[in-house]
Amino acid sequence: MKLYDYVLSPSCYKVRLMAALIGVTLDIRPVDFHPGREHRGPELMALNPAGSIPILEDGDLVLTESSAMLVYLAAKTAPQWLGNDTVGRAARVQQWLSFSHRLTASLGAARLHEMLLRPGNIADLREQGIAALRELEAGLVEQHIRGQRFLASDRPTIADIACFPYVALAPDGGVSLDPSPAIRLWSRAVRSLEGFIEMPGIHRLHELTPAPVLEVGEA
Ligand SMILES: N[C@@H](CCC(=O)N[C@@H](CS)C(=O)NCC(=O)O)C(=O)O
Repeated sequence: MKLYDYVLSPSCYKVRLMAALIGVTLDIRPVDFHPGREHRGPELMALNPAGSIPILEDGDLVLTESSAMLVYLAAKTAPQWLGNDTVGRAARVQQWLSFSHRLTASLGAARLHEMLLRPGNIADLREQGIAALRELEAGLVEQHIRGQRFLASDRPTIADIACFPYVALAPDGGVSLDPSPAIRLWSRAVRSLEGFIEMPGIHRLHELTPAPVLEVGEA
């Protein structure tokens, strides 16, 4: 399976992370996204007229949406990650997959604005990102009340992988995660999964293992 990939792209990282968690080896084809804009050149535009990465090729199959790639990888190799064990859970996974694109459009665009000076109204993008984070926080609090650590289950599903990267990188776009304790707890849970891999800006949990203990009189 070949992944057209850019190391700093959270959307590409979703696919790399999913593959690593389920033990699939990808053939990585690096794309010169910046400064070369290779994703807008003739070779990649022929594969994906939308002009975005990631692109995943498996034989004749070409996928150009990261959510579809997560579904494909899980369905092929580790169906438990689809969260298909109940109809309600399967629907909740779909709900979060759709939601994840709002994170890309808000937090992702704010990050591109800050990192690559992309045009855009940064105040609006941040406001949309904060609104999306509030929804995510509320969803995770509900899950916590149900006794479940992840978005659709007590086990991770593709919904968590779809939402995690843009959330973890929100501070790159100037959006803080400080007001979102449930999100920070969930981020820890994702980062401590067996097989977790890093990308620049998203690290493992090593520095927090064992979990920090608040000493009496310290606060
Ligand atoms: N719907 C796509 C969006 C992916 C996306 O936004 N990719 C960014 C890189 S992180 C991109 O290629 N943007 C094109 C550009 O900014 O020129 C997916 O989730 O796969």
